[in-house]
Amino acid sequence: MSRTSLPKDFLWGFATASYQVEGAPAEDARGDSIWDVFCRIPGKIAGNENGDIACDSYHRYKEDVKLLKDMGARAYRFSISWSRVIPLGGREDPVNQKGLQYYIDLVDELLANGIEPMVTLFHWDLPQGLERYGGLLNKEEFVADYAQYSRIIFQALGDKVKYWVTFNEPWCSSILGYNEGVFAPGRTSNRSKSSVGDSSTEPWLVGHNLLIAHGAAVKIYREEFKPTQKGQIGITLNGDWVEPWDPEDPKDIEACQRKLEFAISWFGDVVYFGDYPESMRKQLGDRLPRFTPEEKDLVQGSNDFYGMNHYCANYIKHRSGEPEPEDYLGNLESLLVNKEGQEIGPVTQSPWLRPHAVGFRKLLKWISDRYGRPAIYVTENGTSLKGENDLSKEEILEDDFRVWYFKEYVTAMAEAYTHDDVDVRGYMAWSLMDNFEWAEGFETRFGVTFVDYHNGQQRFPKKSAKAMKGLFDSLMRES
Ligand code: PNW
Repeated sequence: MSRTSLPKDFLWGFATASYQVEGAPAEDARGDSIWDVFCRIPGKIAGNENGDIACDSYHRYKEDVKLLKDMGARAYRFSISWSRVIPLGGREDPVNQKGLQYYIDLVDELLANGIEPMVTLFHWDLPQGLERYGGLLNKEEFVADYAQYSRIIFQALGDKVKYWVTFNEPWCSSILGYNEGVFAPGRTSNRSKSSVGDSSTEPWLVGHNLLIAHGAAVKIYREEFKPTQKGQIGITLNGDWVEPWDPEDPKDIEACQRKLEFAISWFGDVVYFGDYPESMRKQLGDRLPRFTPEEKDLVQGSNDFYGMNHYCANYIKHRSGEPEPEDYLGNLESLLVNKEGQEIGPVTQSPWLRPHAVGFRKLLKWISDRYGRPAIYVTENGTSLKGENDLSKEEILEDDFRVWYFKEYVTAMAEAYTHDDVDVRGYMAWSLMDNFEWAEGFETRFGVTFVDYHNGQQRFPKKSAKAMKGLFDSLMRES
């Protein structure tokens, strides 16, 4: 058996997203996104926080690049704030050259420091202006606006950017934004949370529209830009690993597969096979939209690589009886403890996140097998620490738990590469620095760099920041 390793040209680095780090919400004529508006509703965000300052990366991007360089990173995944580039968002609306210039400067700074940019076009922050027609719910308008936005970005940055992610985690936009209502725009059937929304239908429409918009952007890239720019484009899907609550119960084992299909294949099967998984059609019936032949052609085969976000695992217990119309899990329970009373992994600050590294190896293999051994770029992986925000700065910098997490997960990934024939080519740790953790505000930290929010957003590398290079150096070798 060969020694566990990674390819010597493996692309590793760190990730962030625009609304979580940039701040400067109105500077240089940026328009509001749905997150700016959502944060203004009292009670939606822990501590009623918002991204108005965040890490101040709009002004400090050179420091960010220096952090990356000092850590030895080879790549940086960041996202573009659509409403910085087109403040009102639409295809007829004016383009804001100053907003665009920020990203040109960031890319130039990265390249000048030998760091490969990976650009996410959409990390949840839809221009608020597009809510005039219903935003992600309006297929015709949204797809056309996203297509034109993506064209503008390819034109401006495509000579220098070789890795493109169309959408980050469409599952989160759909389910958390339109079913649970805990993310912008906060629509849900739960009338204690929102006066508008239908959890039984809207998430499936939104997912559908995101897939078609992804296909439209990929077509534009491949026809108009890829021949000369020679980059690669794909969508990033989130997915956690699953283990049966009762390994003896065939229904729990079946439910595990169904959970993966509802979470991952909802999008993955359409991109690779051209239609939704059978298990979803069976449960959702006509609430799950159908693709026209043209739409199917657009989306099928639209990934140059598979973008994978992965954090944790769950125990899965089947449910008997009819699923609720609001159910999005696949008629099952997702649990942290199994029948024997064992926990899936240690507690973190994020209620949903329990580290279980062997699940990373298993899920890499599952994705590779299901989709015909695609090239995989892990576009996010990382952890929060229980109570980290309550510690002193000196204590925060000693983040041994995060060091342990990355060692476990990166090793599990290298095992999938070495022993399971998974074609994994890159890995972006989440995150370069502590940042605005959506509905959890600034209480939850995911960074390898401590950001001191009370002292002008100064950055201090944690132990995990220093451990990363050694970890990858020990694994990357001639294969
Ligand atoms: C990802 N969940 O989001 C996002 O891409 C990042 O922006 C985010 O900061 C990071 O993970 C850490 O949370 C997720 O509830 C948010 O299962 C929530 C869930 C999963 C992913």
